[in-house]
Amino acid sequence: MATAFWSVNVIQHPRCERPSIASRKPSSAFLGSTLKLRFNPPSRSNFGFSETLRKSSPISAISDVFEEKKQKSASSSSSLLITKEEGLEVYEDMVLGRCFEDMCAQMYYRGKMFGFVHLYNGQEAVSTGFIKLLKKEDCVVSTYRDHVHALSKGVPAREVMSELFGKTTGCCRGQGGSMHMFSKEHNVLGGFAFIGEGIPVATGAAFTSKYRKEALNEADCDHVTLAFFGDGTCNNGQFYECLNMAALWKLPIVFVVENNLWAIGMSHLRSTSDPEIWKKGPAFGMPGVHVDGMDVLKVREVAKEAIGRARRGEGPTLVECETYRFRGHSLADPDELRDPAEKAHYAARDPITALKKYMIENNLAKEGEFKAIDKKIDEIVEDSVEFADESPQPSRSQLLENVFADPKGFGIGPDGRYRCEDPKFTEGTAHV
Ligand SMILES: Cc1ncc(C[n+]2csc(CCOP(=O)(O)OP(=O)(O)O)c2C)c(N)n1
Ligand SMILES: [Mg+2]
Repeated sequence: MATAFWSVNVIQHPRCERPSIASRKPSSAFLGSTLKLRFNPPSRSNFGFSETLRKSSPISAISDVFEEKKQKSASSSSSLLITKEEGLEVYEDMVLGRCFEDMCAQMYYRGKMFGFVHLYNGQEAVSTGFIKLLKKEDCVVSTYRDHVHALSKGVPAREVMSELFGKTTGCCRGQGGSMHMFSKEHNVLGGFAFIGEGIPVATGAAFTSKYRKEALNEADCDHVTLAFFGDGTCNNGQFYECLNMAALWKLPIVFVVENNLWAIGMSHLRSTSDPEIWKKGPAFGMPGVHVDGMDVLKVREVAKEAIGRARRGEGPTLVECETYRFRGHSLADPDELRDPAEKAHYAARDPITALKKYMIENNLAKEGEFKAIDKKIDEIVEDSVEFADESPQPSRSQLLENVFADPKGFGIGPDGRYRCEDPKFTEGTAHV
């Protein structure tokens, strides 16, 4: 039965020589096949726009801007995609993400962290490529794979590590843990354990910016929100509802899909009727862009355009970044399902190594400058561990805070008193 199903549902996507879904093999051709940055505005024939509508549509706008830029860059003497200063900043941010996560793995296995911990290794080009272009007032909404998004947005490594250790000095006073990074100061709006939960929050944040600007007449409110989420999450209803609202209201948001091809142990190609996620943008009337998420320079180019559109009030963009995680789904995952050949293919496309190579080949920086950054980051990460380790544990009573607006919401116990007033209230529930 299964064989029959697969044999009649063979889909060969025209985009690249991706193996058919029927083969069920993780495709190395799909991944890494997009060395060229692609913008995919729908053609008139397949999207059904009239010429006038097409010209005024946001879908043509993003590609036109990029095309123009590409032509200018080709005709100018310097076709470098980044300056030395920008390149080193981007490199530093990616190395921070990588070293921080490697340290998390060590600390987790030493029993310093509790619950699930999902690392971001391999996907750094996406976080850095987008978030380093933001202003402080702009918002970032993440998933449970959130440490590196928080770091890129400027939450200090000390606060992120302390949060992971469950300490009071963490960005959520140790109450959120790995999957719930939040910082009002840095406009990091979470950290969500449930997949897709962050998307409506991000849509709401983008609505707030638009409302402040247009209804409250705060003319300088041009804040942008980035919503990060995975490929698996794109099969969740909240994604579609939010694409609809964002397009309808022309919200200043960028939906950034980190397509690492896997949702825990489920291959994207097996679980998704049309694996080309970017196509869902045009279906809702916004541009859909597909980019090589292992190349920070390409991600950055796309991010500039998408963030710029949002800031100018031109509406949302859906960006699918094709990327890969270098570790298991979480630190509890033995990672036995993914093909070693696929892992090796992506390991060879490490975004940090690639940026370094580009900068050296283009005489933008020398080996010694990268080494100095590596050393600086090692020290920051070491320091974050020492700080977290020495920080105090929260008091038991903190467990009751921020759960209900009124702690009396825990109800009345059998003795007729509020449960929270019982000194034994937290006994046996958790040990902090
Ligand atoms: C609403 C909900 N359903 C199911 C889960 C269990 N779950 C945890 S991670 C995950 C896969 C998500 O994959 P993807 O969106 O590709 O993100 P990635 O882990 O690859 O970054 C699932 C289904 C969940 N956390 N929330
Ligand atoms: Mg995924």
